Amino acid sequence: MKVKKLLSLVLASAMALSIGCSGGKEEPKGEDSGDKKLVVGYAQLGAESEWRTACTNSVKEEAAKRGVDLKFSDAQQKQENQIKAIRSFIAQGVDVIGVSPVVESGWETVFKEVKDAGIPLVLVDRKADVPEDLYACYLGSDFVDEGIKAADELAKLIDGKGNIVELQGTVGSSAAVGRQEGFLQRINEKYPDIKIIKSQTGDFTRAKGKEVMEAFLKSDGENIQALFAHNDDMAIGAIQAIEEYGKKPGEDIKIVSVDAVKGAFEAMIAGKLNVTVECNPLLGPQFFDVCEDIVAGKEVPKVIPSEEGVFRQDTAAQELPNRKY
Ligand code: GZL
Repeated sequence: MKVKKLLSLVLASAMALSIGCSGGKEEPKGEDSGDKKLVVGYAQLGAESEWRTACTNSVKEEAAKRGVDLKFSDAQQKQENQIKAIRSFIAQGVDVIGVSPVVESGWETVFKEVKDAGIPLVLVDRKADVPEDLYACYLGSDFVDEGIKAADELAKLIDGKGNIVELQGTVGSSAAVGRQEGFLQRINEKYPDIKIIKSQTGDFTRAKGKEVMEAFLKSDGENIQALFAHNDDMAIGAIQAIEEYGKKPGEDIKIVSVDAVKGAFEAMIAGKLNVTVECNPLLGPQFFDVCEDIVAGKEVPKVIPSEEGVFRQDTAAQELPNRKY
């Protein structure tokens, strides 16, 4: 009798042990691993424009909505600050790292550190000039297409002929590089009577856009028929410069910009801006969808494009109430 009892005791404890340490990997004590909070590090580039603010708000609001533990950093448009933030996310052992690269170059070393740490990386909004195996996917716009759309809209406004000045975005950023490439390619292939007489960076800010437009007006004021600004903030700065110079923006000098932020709709309603090409900053939902899919081991596409349109003066007033940024 005693032997039997002993055997059943040994059997019962062996059973209990095997359930407690299944597969050699202890389940987290007292919590269901399915409820583990997603921890995401996001290295935002700055707060230089209405667009950027809308992008940041979209990411933060979506994180709060989904209960994601978001580690957020604002690099004030300095690449070294973004690199520092990425290294801090590695040290914290986050589940996914998102980054909006302020410029395209200079990322290979730190992205390799992210890969070596086994942390998936998502490019949000801006691209980086690195081998594709260093990031899981790019989530954002087709900047070349935005430049092409802007060229067609500007050509329509000046009947295919005249002198144009261009306010470029941040030098070396994928948004500025792509928009300039698309714009130039379209003008060269379709509009032989349009000439780009001046092109300079306004770094995507209102202040710099105004300053550079003042210089354009000083040197070529009477010979400018149109302005292409790589974002609405620089266009709004340029509008101030054109008015102070004594000309009517949107009439004497036609203006096309990119982003479609609220300020652009207000300028179009005032007749001071002619067209804005949409570039969607509300990337929060798509970003966290991708993060959740990656963590769940699902395949994600290498590129997830944003849906975007073109907005003109004639529909600005009816569109403004629908705008979310
Ligand atoms: C575009 C984004 C650009 C916006 C600017 O996706 O990277 O940066 O067009 C912003 O307004 O500064």
